[in-house]
Amino acid sequence: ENRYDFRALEERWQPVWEERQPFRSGREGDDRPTKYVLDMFPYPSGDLHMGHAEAYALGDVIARHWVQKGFNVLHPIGWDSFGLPAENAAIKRGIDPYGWTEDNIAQQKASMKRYACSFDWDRVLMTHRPDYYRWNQWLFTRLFERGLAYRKPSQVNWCPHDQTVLANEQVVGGLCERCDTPVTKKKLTQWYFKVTDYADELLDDLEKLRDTWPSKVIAMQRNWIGRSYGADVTFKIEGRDEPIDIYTTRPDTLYGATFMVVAADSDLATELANGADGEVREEFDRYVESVKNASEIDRLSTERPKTGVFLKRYGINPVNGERLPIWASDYVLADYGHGAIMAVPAHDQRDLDFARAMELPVRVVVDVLDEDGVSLPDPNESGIATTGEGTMVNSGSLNGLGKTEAIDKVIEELAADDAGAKSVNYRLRDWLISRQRYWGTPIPIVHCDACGEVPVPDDQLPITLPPAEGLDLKPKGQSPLAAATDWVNTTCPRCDAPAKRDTDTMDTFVDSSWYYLRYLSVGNTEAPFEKADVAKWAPIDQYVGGVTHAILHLLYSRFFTKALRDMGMLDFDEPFSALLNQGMVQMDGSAMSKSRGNLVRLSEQLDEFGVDAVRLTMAFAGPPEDDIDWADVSPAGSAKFLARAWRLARDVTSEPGVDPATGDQELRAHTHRTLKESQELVEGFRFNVVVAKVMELVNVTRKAIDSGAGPADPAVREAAETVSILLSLFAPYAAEDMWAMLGHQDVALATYPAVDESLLVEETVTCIVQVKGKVRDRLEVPPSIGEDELKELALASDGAKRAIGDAGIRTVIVRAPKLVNIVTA
Ligand code: ANZ
Ligand code: ZN
Repeated sequence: ENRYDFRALEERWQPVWEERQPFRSGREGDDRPTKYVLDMFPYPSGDLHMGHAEAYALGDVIARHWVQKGFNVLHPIGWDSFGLPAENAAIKRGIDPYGWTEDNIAQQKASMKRYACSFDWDRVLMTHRPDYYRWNQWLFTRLFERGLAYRKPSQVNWCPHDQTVLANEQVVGGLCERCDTPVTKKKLTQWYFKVTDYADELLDDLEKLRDTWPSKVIAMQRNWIGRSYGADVTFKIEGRDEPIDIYTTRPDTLYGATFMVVAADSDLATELANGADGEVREEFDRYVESVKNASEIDRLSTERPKTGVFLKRYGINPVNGERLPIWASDYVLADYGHGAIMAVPAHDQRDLDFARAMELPVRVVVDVLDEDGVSLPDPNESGIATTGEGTMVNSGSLNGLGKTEAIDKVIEELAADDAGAKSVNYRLRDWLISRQRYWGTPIPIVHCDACGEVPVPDDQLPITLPPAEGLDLKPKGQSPLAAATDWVNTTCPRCDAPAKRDTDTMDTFVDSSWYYLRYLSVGNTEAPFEKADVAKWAPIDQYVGGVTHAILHLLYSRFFTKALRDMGMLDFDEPFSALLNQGMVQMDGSAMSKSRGNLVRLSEQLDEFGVDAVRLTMAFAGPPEDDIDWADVSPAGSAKFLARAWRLARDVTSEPGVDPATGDQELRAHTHRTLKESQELVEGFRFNVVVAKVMELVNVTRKAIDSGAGPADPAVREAAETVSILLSLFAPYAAEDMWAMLGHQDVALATYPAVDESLLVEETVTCIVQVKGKVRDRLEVPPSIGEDELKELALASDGAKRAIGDAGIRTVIVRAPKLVNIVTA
């Protein structure tokens, strides 16, 4: 054939790959070193979209590269197939979520094959299948046994539209992440995983990932865990036996406390309000009702006008015996610290805003200076709290001290009076995993009147979902499973009495917290994963996925890994040794998969430009972390380039196996420089630069064919083969076809050619070495030599050594690359 035709190539090679399965990993007797490259698995919520196409194009570059570098690469794929999209679609169209999910998976799978993803198709997993979620249940039971899964009643974020509980991070600006309905609060008894047991380790181990994870993601994790160091301080309360503890990061400012605030929605606030007069009680109730719906983010915002109710109660400041009025407000959170604070308005902005709104006193206790050494203005006048460090004033025994000394001293004094101690707080909360929805993993617990919460024995797992048929899946605040009476009513595994199954299902983040381990032992019916498989493959060498999962998914996976390690099932601490976050594909600056819909359909792009051109465009668009605006890139240009590359192979006339050493040296040097640079660039994720290098090599080779060495030169063949090998990372169909025209098979398995360093030697320049102004030696050095290296070479040269003799060296003047002048003492 004489013409590049992407449709013909796709038709030709897809069945061949289907047959040959070049990316099967882990076969018996394969003793290549291993690499585990993992792409985040998709939701089967329709066909693949442009975002998938980008992610899988980039993950593929890495996986294919490691194969060519001689590694046994595990690059699996599966489906995160439980969750709301399937359930909502099922409700809307009155169909079974199972069938809907399976259909979408089949479609995505076909698209992935067309897209030439280098997945190992023998290891597919789907989280909605009982052979997967059985192990969710098994792992739940293990966590339950260790006290890491527990139930507690709590205020939860509630979406009135979806009628479901939301995790904090699913609440965006006070709205449900999925349907944009304002989120409210509701009290429910829910299952939790005790992530907070691992808070310190989750934070401290981020250090191990410093060089291999994006620093932005590390910062987000750090923030989410939110460890702060401070003190608990005890305040006596007038007319109440029990004192109140508060948490503060600034115990040094205790003398500046002018009032106290308790979280309006806390039991403590209710209790204090009950002890006050009836009028307060009414006002308090009205206030609580009015702020019920605010999100955590709003509540903590400094932008929001401060509101609250004076409870007509007083606390006693332990350092000076002052009476502090106690207020209830929503800017203090019930579930952080102790749900109560001492307010120091001079040095905390939210306290200051509140004090000014309620006309409460402001007392400066830290003298903070500006850059010129002048005291910052009084916060009461400026409206700006002085939060920085300074010298203590108006603070009794602390006067004159700096922040750290003052903190140490006041904690010492408080401790002596039993009124306070150092303490650490975390923003991280336990992970609420209960969902009142159908399409998820049933929680393997039976509730028995006599025995309480009884885990279902392992040999009775999985507890499969009852058929959706006949169940009303519409959200109603109670799991649809509750209506499946035959399913719910069971007997207690411990005492055999009639008992009921738990009707909640698990958050789908549970499914994705350990899926990376299941790939290693897919199909195993004895255990979620096997030790030998883990030893061979885990942890993951390279994880690739969207930054949207930078907090929760990664945090929960890290938690699971640590918990499994403590159960003796793993012997490493972190699941993802390296992380690459790709940007998003946008159209005119809006995210593809969000509200504006899929304005550009992947299937249409593939039909019009071909798989190779779309993949190449994704890689060429820019650094992988950057967003791609599809309006700014040119798949048509990519297709044109691919045709040019393909024609190189078509035009080569030499036979395979001829020694290229006899060929055109300049072309060879270019080829080998490209090989050397490309591998470093791929490993540094600079895929767009690799593509540029290949384009350059294609141009140089074309020139050699048309007006230089000619098509029979073995250096031309070497260059064309190199183009094919490098191009296979981005454009597998064109590359495979080139490889075949060049007389070979399976470009994916081609060995990355060894770089001939001797071809890379640069030209040299002559450097003159002088000692005290006289020429004593001459050196041949590369023009790019650095000053330090040149100085070393000059000092070590025979002529210089002889001239220097025993004399000491005063200075060495280096003018790289041409001159070194050594001045002796
Ligand atoms: C007095 C004080 C003076 C404070 C000062 C700050 C500055 P992080 O760093 O986030 O841990 N706080 C404590 N519990 C709270 C709650 N449940 N809801 C809202 N705010 C709460 O913040 C700790 C600080 O946040 C604490 O230190 C407390 O205010 C406030 F010049 O105490 B501070
Ligand atoms: Zn029982």
